[in-house]
Amino acid sequence: MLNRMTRSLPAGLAAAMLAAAPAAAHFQEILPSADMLPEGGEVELDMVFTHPFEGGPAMDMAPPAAAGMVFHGETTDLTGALEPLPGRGAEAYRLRQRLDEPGAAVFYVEPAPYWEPAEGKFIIHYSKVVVDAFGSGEGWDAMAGLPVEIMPLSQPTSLWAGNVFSGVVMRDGAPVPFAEIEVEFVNDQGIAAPNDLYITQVIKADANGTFTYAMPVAGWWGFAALVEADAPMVSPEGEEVPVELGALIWVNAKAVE
Ligand SMILES: [Cu+2]
Repeated sequence: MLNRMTRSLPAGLAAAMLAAAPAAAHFQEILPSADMLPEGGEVELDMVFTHPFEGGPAMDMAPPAAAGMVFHGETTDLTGALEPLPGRGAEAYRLRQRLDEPGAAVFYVEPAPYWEPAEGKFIIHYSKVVVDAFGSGEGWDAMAGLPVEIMPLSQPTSLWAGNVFSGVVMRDGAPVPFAEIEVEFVNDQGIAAPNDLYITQVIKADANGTFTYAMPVAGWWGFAALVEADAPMVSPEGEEVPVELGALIWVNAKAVE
């Protein structure tokens, strides 16, 4: 999507800048009503394809290819339980699931490929989030088995604002050296960015695919490791185009107060 700066420029210059711009910061959200269910029970997970820092605009999601959870080492396909999520400015989805036993569930979504004409590519952001029931502390590091996926090295359900979140970018089961990771948070507080580079921060993994990031404020933080798919897809115009694969994880940092 065009950022605030390019929007205010003359059309020709904006187009030139867009061509040179880094991958725009679409983020596939999968945000639970809570990342901890102290007494178990139902969790709602909202899936919106949007720009978290700016609070939108959201992009239409086609029905996701898959959604599910890994709980106690077992994967459950929940694709059939996806419901439309109205009121978010674009097609979005919601999942409701009960967790009645102690343990952390890893919820994931594989969105349908999203055609982004401004970037001339398809985007598939595999996205996941951990929800713990009964404060178990068990199962948060289970992998969902996605083609690209972030392996958390920090327990996502026990993070303070100011903590470092650390993870390993994985692709087909192997670390991705020097992978690029975009970072945004759901900016409910209306925090102003000093300039556009702060809207989507960019970090890189090290030679072992490991990255670290210190979260300065409380809230939901999204980490999106981006790689290009091996195989192209065919655009609506009938051309072979690249496919951006994203490995996203969402973690909630709690205020120290
Ligand atoms: Cu965008």
